Amino acid sequence: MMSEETVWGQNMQLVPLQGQGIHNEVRIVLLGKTGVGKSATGNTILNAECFESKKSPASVTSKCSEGYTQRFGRTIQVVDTPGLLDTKLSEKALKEELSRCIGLSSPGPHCFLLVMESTRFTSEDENCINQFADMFGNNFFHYAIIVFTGKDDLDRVKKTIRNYLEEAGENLQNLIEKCNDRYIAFNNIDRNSSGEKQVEDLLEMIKDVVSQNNGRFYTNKLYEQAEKHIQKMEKEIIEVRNTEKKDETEKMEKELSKKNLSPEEKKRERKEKLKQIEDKYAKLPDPRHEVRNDLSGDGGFFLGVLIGVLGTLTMMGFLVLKLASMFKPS
Ligand SMILES: Nc1nc2c(ncn2[C@@H]2O[C@H](COP(=O)(O)OP(=O)(O)O)[C@@H](O)[C@H]2O)c(=O)[nH]1
Ligand SMILES: [Mg+2]
Repeated sequence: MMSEETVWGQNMQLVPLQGQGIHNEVRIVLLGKTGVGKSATGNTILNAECFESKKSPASVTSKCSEGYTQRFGRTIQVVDTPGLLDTKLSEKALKEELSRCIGLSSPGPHCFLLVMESTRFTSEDENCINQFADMFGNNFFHYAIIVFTGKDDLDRVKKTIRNYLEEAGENLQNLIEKCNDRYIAFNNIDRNSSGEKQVEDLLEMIKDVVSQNNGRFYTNKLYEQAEKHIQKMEKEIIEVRNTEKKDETEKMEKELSKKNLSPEEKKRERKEKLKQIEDKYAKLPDPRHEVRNDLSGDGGFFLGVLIGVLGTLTMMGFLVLKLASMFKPS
């Protein structure tokens, strides 16, 4: 039987979309240093200009945000992050962005894309990835795929990604081994020529990741706690909606009773009004999307809750949040 968390079908085929809930979406989290092409990669996956991708470091992503698409029969959610570990994020901002990232990708991503350039691999790059692994926890690499951006530049000098890897040295080769040989080169500049194929190949790889993890998405203590809170929030949203709907219906009945109408006319109008109310509430977004929208906003209420969860877990030692070492000047 297919468990609720299983996103890919039993026979590991892409199953058609069956609604809007989170059970049928593929969640992808982009990680990497500033300027390596995370936002551009997100846009390629979504086939849309969803995230701001710029040359100038002044206008880089400063906040985690999400984008959706429905492609290849799936709902794909992409969570873009600022360079969480390399920018001058204050400790407060890092906690905030980590909470936002976890909240947006809860109950857990199907893969982490470790985005890097295909020009050089430095010890700074290596440290950055190791810190992500520390931050998220043990199974991190079981869900990691390396995305090398700048395939167009390699093409221009008639090099393949394999050529680059051979020249790049042992450290990068070790990292690739840790990711179980999962890497892909992306050309985010000329999406039209290679866009569909590279995104399809990536989705195929993600399918393998999920299947190698027994059909499960990534999770850890923090995601578990976050998800518990989010489900509570969803319940509250549903309760509020139900109360509002009930109040609205009562108000409608009251107004109707005051009207001077024949029983037939009343019956017809009640039916009409009830349908309007029914339609209005049916059209409201999935509670999860309401939570995510709130998380994406400035000072969202839910974000505050998640930052609290993060703080508690850090104190309890569940999280290897080496905040101090992250802020050592390099
Ligand atoms: N040539 C080339 N440039 C890229 C590619 N991907 C991203 N870039 C450029 O790299 C710069 C930084 O990209 P951005 O997505 O903002 O990086 P982020 O900070 O990691 O989100 C932008 O000028 C992009 O156009 C690629 O595949 N090829
Ligand atoms: Mg960006």
